[in-house]
Amino acid sequence: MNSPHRRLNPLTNDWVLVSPQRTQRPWLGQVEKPQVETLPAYDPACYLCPSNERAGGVKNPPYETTFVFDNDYAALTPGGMDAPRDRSPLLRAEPTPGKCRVVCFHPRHDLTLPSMSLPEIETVIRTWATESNTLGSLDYINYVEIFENKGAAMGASNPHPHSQIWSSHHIPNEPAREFFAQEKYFLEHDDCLLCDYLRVEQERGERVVVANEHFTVVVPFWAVWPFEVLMLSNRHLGALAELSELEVSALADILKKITSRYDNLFQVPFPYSMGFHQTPTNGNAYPSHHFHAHYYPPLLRSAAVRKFMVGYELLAMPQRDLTPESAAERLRAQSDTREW
Ligand code: H2U
Ligand code: ZN
Repeated sequence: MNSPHRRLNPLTNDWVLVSPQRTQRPWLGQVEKPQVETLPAYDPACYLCPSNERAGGVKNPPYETTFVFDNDYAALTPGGMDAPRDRSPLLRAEPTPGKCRVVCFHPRHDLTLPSMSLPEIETVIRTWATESNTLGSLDYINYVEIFENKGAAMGASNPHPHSQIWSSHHIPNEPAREFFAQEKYFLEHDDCLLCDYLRVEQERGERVVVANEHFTVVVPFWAVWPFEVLMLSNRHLGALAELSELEVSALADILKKITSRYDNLFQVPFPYSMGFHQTPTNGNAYPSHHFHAHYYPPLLRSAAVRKFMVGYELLAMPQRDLTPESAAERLRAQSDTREW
């Protein structure tokens, strides 16, 4: 398929323009291996390392496993009960309380998910599940977003392996659109959108990157970012806390595999923003929601060449040259363990 066309994202109802004819030039690959910074196991200047002082003067404990704390610069606060008021319906605002946490994956400053052991990654997953439950059970929290910003290219402030949790009274825009689309599909087809999509991708095979018994990673048909992937649970479930022990181990395995493939692609710690979409915690049932994670990495052709969402993409709609099928092929060709 070499002709420009647009593809629909059924989770958001957004279209993406695909222009494969623009990638006619041959792929030359990475010529030079990029310089990768070597980090110390402990950095006395890092605010996430064990026993170090954070901004505001709080000291981290000498933690030896995954460690969670309240974000010192939280974007949402439990006391956030006020908002600007105005008579005009065009100047609408609402208070939205919330709570933000930071999860240090590991005491070691120099590790990342692909270099952590499977039991260590399982501990991170269990922490995410417990935090989701604890935050979700607060009466003012209706949604818990867990995400990881990795690499300076994605605005991560620190290489120490960590993720963030922002829990809020509101259901944020992106998951809200997905819940709406999944609910609509469920009502129309009497089946789950992502269960159906998973079956189609398993049949076609060309966009599947890696899979194990419980999880499947695809470059979605409608991917916007060159190496964007969607990670789906094979079983229909809504949240991390519903995972069985076997599924927790399988999730650790799949997270390690996808991030190792990413690192191997351009031989660098691959930057990305990733996050889970879990069922809201507002007490309503969401039978149509299917647990998944999105990975949005900015890199395009090498460790140094990134995609920018500018021009037509900012003003009109997203566009890509590299097809999702060739991106999947490239990621499939990588090894499941980090090669450097
Ligand atoms: P990012 O690397 O994704 O920015 O996450 C780091 C978070 O850590 C960020 O949200 C918080 C920032 O507010 N932080 C603290 O809570 N305490 C500190 O001493 C520095 C950074
Ligand atoms: Zn550190």
